[in-house]
Formats: sequence, structure tokens, C-alpha cells
Amino acid sequence: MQKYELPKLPYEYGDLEPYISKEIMEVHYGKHHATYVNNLNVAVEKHPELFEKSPEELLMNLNEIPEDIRTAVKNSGGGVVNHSFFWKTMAPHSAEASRGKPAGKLADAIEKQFGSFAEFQQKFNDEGLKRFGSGWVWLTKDKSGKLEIISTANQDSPISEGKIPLMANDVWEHAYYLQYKNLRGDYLKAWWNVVNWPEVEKRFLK
Ligand code: MN3
Repeated sequence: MQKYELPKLPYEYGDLEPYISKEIMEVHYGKHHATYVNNLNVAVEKHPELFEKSPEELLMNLNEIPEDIRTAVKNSGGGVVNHSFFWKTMAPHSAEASRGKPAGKLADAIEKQFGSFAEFQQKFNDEGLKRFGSGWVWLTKDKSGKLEIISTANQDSPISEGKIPLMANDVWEHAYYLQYKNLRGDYLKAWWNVVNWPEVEKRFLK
């Protein structure tokens, strides 16, 4: 029986500064994400045969999860999968590395769906801002390749609805409060500087 582990962060805690502080990363990854992993392990230990599945596989088939742990898997499993995904959506100095914009076929698809990159950013920020309470804002694609901006509550993941996530921003207060206080909109705007566009493009083309 192999328990779930906290995946390694693909950069150092301070690497996303000045947009996301080292202190936020220490708490967000080292405490919040670690706690989701721990709580998912505690839940799945009640049905240890499920450790054969990845956390993503658990979320993709939530109605097959035994009822006594289904909510815990949805919340803690979502926390595990969403954060692992989120760290890879970001990269240090992405603005310099990819001019802060998508390229190639993803850039074309964004223009086609949203009118322009600026309109896409605006809509993504708006969705993140109006998510009441805790949750996430996502760029997803469906099986036909169509792009969509959605937000989810709590740790709900688009993969539970059959959608393919391409990028995500975490709008829980724990993601920004230490640095941006109540100003979620400022955080949403600053965050574009650390989007890992090559990674988002790779997911889009897959
Ligand atoms: Mn979080």
C-alpha cells in the first residue's frame, strides 16, 4: 500500500516574488497542500485498495467512491490535485520567458473564443473576483477542444465534470491574503506575471 505523497515544488519558495511572496508559498505549499495530502491519506486508509488509483482517478469517478469517504475524497483529493496542478501552471520570470502571453495554436484558440488576449484576461479575472467565498478559476477545454473559463467552489475540480483543465488560479484567501490582504483583484492582476505559458500550451495540445 503506497500512500499519497506531497509532490516536489518545481521551483523555490521565493522564486515567484514579487508577485507571490515567499511567505505565502511556505504556508500554501508547506502547510495547506501538505494537509490535503495527509487528510486524503487518512480517508483512503479506510478503503486502502483505493491507493492503487491516482488522486486524479479518484476525482474522475467520485460516484464510485464509497459513500463514507466520498466527501473527504472530493475535498482533500481536490486539494491535492488542484494544488499539484496549480504549482505547474506557474513559473518564475514567466513574463520574460514567454513575453507574458500564450503563443501558437493556444493563442489562436484564445483569440477565436474570447476575442483577444486582453478580453480573455479580463474574463478570467472577473470569474475569479466574483467567486464568492473559496474556490478556483480555470481555463478548461472540452472533448471537442473548445475553451471555457469557469470557476469552481471549494476544492471542486473540473475533472470531476469531465472537463480538461489547462490553467488555474487559486482564489482561496490563503493564496493571497498574507500579501494582498482583502484585495483579491490586485492578486488576480499580478498573477499573470507568473503564468507558465509553455506548460499551458503543452496541455492544450495534448
Ligand atoms: Mn490553495
